[in-house]
Amino acid sequence: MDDPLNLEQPMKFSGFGLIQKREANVYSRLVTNEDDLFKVWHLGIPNIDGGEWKLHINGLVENATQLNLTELRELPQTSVMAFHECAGNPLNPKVPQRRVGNVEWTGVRLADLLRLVNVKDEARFVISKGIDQGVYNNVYYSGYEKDIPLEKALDPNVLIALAINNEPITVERDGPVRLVVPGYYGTNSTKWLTQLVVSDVRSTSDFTTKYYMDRERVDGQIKESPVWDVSPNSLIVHPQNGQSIKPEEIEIWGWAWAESPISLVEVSVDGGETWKEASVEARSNMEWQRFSFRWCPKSVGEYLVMVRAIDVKGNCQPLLQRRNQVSRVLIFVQQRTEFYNES
Ligand SMILES: Nc1nc2c(c(=O)[nH]1)N[C@H]1C(S)=C(S)[C@@H](COP(=O)(O)O)O[C@H]1N2
Ligand SMILES: [Mo]
Repeated sequence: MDDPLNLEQPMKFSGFGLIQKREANVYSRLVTNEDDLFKVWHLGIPNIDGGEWKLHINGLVENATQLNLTELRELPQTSVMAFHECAGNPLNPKVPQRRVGNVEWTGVRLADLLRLVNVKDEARFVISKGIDQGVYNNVYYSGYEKDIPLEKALDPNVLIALAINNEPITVERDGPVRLVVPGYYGTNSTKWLTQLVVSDVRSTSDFTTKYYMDRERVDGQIKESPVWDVSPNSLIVHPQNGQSIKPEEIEIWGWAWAESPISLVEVSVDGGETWKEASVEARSNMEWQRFSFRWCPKSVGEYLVMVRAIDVKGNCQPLLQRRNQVSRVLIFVQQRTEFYNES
C-alpha cells in the first residue's frame, strides 16, 4: 500500500522476501525476547553440525589457529547487552525499516582471540566469513563476508557469541557461533561464523563493496561510506501509529540508540513545526535508551507525532529519505475511542 507519510511501525519478523509483521507491543520491554527479535538472512540457513564446527583465524597473524566449540567455550566469557539494528534492504538502503531490538550476547571477546594469534603490524581490518551459501539478487555466493576496522575489532564489546539472552544461539538464527559488533549495523555481525581473516585491505565481497556501501553525491562527486556505525535512530512505542486516544495526558515513549550515546531526544506533536525536549535515560553500555515525554492534547483531532534523537557528537535524525529518518506516528484524539460495539 502506498504510504506517503511513511508511517512505518516496527516489524517483528523480517527477511528479504519474508513475512513482515507490524506489532509494537514486543518493544515494550528493555530486553527483547529472542522469539520477538527480527531475523535476517540473504543466502539461506546452512546445515551446521556443532561437533564438526571450527573457527579458523588466519591472514596477517603470527600464529594462525583454529578452535572448535569446546575450546571456544573454555575461554573467558563476557556478556554485553546491546541494541541490534538491521540497516534495511541493501537494494533500497534509504527506506527506513526499524528492524531493531535490544538483547544480551555472551561469548569470547574478539580482542582476546586476536591477542592469541598475534596480529601483525600491517593489519588494518578483520574480515569475517559465514558458511551460508545461496543466491542473492540473482547472483550465487559461496559464503557471506564482511569486514570491520581492526580498531573496532579490539573494542571489548565485540564478541564471538555463543549465547543470546542466556540461551545458546540456534542454527536457525545464527549458531553455533556468530560475530556481534555492538554499535555497528546488524549486517556486520556475521552469523554462522567459520573464519576470521586479518587483513591490510578491506574485503572485496559484494556484501561490503556493492551492498552496504552508502553512496551520496557531494559536490558532484559520489562519496562512498561503509555501513558500519549506527546513526541516531528512535522507535515510538507508545502511542502506536493509527491509535485513537482520549484528550487526556499521555506518555509518549520509546527507545533511542546510536553508536555513540544519545544525549538529547526531541518530540514534536505538530508534525515538526515545534520541538520540545523529552527526558532520556543515560546509556548503559551499548543498550538502547528509553525516552519519554508527557503530553496533554489540547483538543480532539489528528496529530502527527515525531521524534528525533541526537547523539553526543551532535548527529541528528534527518527529516526524510534516510534509513534513520525522524520517527513518526499519526494518532487521533477523540472523546470516545470505542465505536459500533454491536453486542
Ligand atoms: N552469515 C550471515 N551473516 C549475516 C547475514 C547473512 O545473511 N549471513 N545477515 C546480516 C544482516 S543484514 C543482519 S541485519 C543480521 C541479522 O541478525 P539476526 O538475524 O540475528 O537478527 O545478520 C547479519 N549477518
Ligand atoms: Mo540487515
